Amino acid sequence: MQLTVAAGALGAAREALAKAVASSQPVVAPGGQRAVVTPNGSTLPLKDVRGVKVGHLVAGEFEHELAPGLRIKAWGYNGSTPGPTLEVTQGDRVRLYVTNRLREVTSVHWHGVILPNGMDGVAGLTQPPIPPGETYAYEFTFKDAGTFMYHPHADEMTQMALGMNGMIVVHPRVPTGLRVDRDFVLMAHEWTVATGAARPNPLAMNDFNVLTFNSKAYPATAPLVMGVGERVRVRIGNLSPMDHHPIHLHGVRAQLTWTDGGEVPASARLWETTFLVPVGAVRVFEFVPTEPGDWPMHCHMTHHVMNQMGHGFPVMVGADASAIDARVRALIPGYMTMGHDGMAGMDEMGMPVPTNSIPMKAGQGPFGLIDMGGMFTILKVRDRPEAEDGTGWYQHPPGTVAAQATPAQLAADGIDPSRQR
Ligand SMILES: [Cu+2]
Repeated sequence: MQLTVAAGALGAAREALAKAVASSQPVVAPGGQRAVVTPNGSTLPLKDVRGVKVGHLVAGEFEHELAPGLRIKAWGYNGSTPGPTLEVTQGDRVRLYVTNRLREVTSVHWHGVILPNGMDGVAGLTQPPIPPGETYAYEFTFKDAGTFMYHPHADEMTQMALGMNGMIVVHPRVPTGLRVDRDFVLMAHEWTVATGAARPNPLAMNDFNVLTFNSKAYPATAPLVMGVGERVRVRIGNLSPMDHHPIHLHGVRAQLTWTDGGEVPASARLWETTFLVPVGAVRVFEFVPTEPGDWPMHCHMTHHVMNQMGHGFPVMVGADASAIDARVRALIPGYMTMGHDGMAGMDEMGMPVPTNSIPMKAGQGPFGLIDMGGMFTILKVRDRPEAEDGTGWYQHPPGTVAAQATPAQLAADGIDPSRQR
């Protein structure tokens, strides 16, 4: 009894805090559940036709910018990759029309959704493939709440590699967990785009060179703006062809609350700062940021935070290239072999890159070059998030940024760098 009262008071306090920092996202489902935000993306418009929510996905090819300077011919839905996020409430009946504007057959599979077998979207097995130019209708009821995905189940390797994917959010009819103030969806993906090419290679099996959240590589990923003390939910799906992504959070610790299989019981939740999102799976985690700042959220595989780089090079770190540099300079004035001291700042030199390609690492930060690109974005945690448009850098209070140690500091603490091995 006492426990219930205490929990109630805690709930009320949280409610008050949530009101104080209420996000601008509209409430769309029972219990004050707010609309999800798809950074760099959109939500599928649905119209109510006699109690059924009707939507339309058009599969097709279009031009897509992965990052400034790199445009590709992508395949997706409604002119975007990922396709628009499908957002509904548990119990909703939907009728989803799928028009095929590709030059080959397709279908749409509602990944993780429990529905009648004939609506599962597996071409050849549960339905005829949708021929080019035709429109099929899918109709079913979302019995379960959760976060799911959609993608083709026809020529899977090609169609998914070229960008055909999307997220599905089903808000619970009766919310179970704590109410969140911000709710974001991200789709992790990986591409192989040869330097200068516009057509990603669907045959690639391991050397992926553009890694993305919602089909944008940093610095093109839109930051996630949030307030100190807000409860934040991030739902990450992974329809990369081949790689799992360990997504690491700076500045917060979080708990896994849902997968695409359902809710994680409270007793089974661990505090983590890295969530492995396997291929073909969704991971949903929640956290309450306490420290304002610009905090990275990124795949921790180091090659997944690089933009377009090749890997077939000899080891240069530690190499003495002075002899060969002198000889090459006779032919190319100013020539200098790179990478012998390490690869930091490789883009600082402003080397020209071929047309339609991006430097391997490339974000300009408030303190210089950020040596990361790819599957990287920024959590912008602010005291007044409503005043933030996502473009400004965090202004650090004086004395809170790592800086060069002064001789006085070193002397006072007995640190002598020259004598330390
Ligand atoms: Cu990764």
